[in-house]
Amino acid sequence: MNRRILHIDLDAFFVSVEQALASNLKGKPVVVGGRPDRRGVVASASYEARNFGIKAGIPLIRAYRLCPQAIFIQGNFAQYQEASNRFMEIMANFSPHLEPVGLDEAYLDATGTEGIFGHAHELALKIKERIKDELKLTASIGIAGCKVVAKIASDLCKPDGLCEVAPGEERLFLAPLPVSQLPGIGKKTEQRLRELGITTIGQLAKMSPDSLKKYFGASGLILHRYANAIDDRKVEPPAEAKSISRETTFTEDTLDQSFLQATLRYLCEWLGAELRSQGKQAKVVTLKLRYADFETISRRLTLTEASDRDEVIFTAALQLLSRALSWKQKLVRLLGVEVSNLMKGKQLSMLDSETQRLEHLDRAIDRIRRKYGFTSIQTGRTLPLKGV
Ligand code: TTP
Ligand code: MG
Repeated sequence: MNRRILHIDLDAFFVSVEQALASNLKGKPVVVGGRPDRRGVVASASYEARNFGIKAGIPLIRAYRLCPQAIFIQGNFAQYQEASNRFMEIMANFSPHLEPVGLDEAYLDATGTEGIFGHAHELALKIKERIKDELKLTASIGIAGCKVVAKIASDLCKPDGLCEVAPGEERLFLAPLPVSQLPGIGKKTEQRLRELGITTIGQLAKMSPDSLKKYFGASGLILHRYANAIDDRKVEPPAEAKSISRETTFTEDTLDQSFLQATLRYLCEWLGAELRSQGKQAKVVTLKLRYADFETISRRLTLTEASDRDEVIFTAALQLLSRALSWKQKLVRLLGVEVSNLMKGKQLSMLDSETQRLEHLDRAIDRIRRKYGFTSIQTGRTLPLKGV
């Protein structure tokens, strides 16, 4: 049977979430990443901003020089996570074969769903419509017989596009495209191929697998397969995460204890909320510190009992931070926390009434945050961050 794979990718995701929340941002050059006078890079640029040459990954200061009138936004990751969850929920209605990739991208296998949703093309239109109605976002969708061609098709029809490659036409579709459209071909490989006289995917497809292996090793063989639209990778849900981590890079290196502790608390609350939403408990807490000179250390602590509670994770992380800071007095550039050795469920018998009270508090805060956003409620411990 011919497979029908959809690749769905939201357009200018971070920026579009901001535009959906504030109508005055619509149709304007908008950049998410931070203020242009701060260190950092562009995370997402609206298509209006892209007309000025702004794209993800370039320094904010360069983006400002390209388009001083652009609106620069710090961004709110919790909002993007929330939009991402809702996006994935919409798609899960259409097929059990769903594979999320990052926050704003997914593959969906629509093979055999014609009886319920019609042809894959109609299914894609329904998905786009629901995303527009419910999230006020636009998605671009590529449809093809395999993942790699579906992904390239969605990239080509951005923004708000829909592109279907008919069964059997995959190689013809790929042939005229530049090699840089193939996933996995970065600047270096592109340059190397150019030196060999190869600029299009069609030319690449005609090279012998042996010579591609000689030039690029094992990944040369994959390139040969992809260029020939051979890709039998299944659409499958990702393996369960072994750890969850959150980190932040400061706009200015710091040794301010109360600021570091408040940031740590914020990261731990974020991790706690994530653990609870996944119904998991963590046994190990790891602290990551990067100093101004880029030296990076990590320190771990095993909890006596697995937990999903903000306070427990924070207490462990704070202990690690205090030890690290007393050991070395150097300005800190990045602070991160990871929880690992994750397990599902908990032993209810272990809970005393004080623990239960605190658990209720965590959950009440989770509910408010789900409704109004992560920063809608701040615990006293993160107050030093207010206005930062
Ligand atoms: P992308 O899908 O690569 O980009 P996009 O959704 O902003 O734009 P496009 O219309 O081209 O799909 O990435 C999704 C989000 O991931 C993006 O909105 C912001 C985040 N991101 C970063 O934080 N840093 C990065 O370097 C990139 C590429 C993305
Ligand atoms: Mg995107």
